[in-house]
Amino acid sequence: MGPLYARPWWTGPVSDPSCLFCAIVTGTTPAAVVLETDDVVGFLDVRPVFKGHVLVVPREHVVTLPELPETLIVPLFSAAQRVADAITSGLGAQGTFVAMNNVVSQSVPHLHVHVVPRTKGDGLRGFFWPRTKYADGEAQTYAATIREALA
Ligand code: DGP
Repeated sequence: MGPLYARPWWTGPVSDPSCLFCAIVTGTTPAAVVLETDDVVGFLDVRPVFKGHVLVVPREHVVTLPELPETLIVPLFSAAQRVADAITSGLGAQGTFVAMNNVVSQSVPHLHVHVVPRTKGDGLRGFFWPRTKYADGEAQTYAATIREALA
C-alpha cells in the first residue's frame, strides 16, 4: 500500500504504512528518539558510524530532497542544525559530518539527514569519495548546464 493521501479527516502528516521511518515517527517501531517537533523527529541510527549518530527525518513521508515541501525545509534543517550543535556541546565531538543519500545508497526510502559526530583522528574514511579533475574548460560547461537546469 502506498502513502495514505485519501483520508480527508486526517490532519497529521502523510504516512506510508510500509515505511520503517514512518513507523518510528508514529512510535510503532521503537527508536532512541533525541528530538521531536511538530514536523520532524530525530533518533539514533541503529548502525552508527560513531556513537551518537543521529538521523533527522520529516514526520511526513517524503522520499528524497527534491520532493521535500518548501514548508519543511526550515523545520528539517534547523533540527539538523540543533542536533549538530548538541552533538558537539553534549557529546564532546569536535565536529560533525552532515549528509543525506538520495536514491543511490539510500537504504531507507524516507528522507533522513545523517548527523555524525566527528573528531580529528577518528579514522573515518568511508565518506571520502574518490576525487576527479576537470579538463580545461569542463568546469565552465558543467556549471553552465547546472545553471540552465536551475533557471
Ligand atoms: P541510508 O543508507 O543513507 O539510507 O541510511 C539509513 C540508515 O538507517 C542506516 O545508517 C541505518 C539506519 N537504520 C536502518 N534501519 C533502522 C532502524 O530500524 N532503526 C534505526 N534507528 N535506524 C535504522
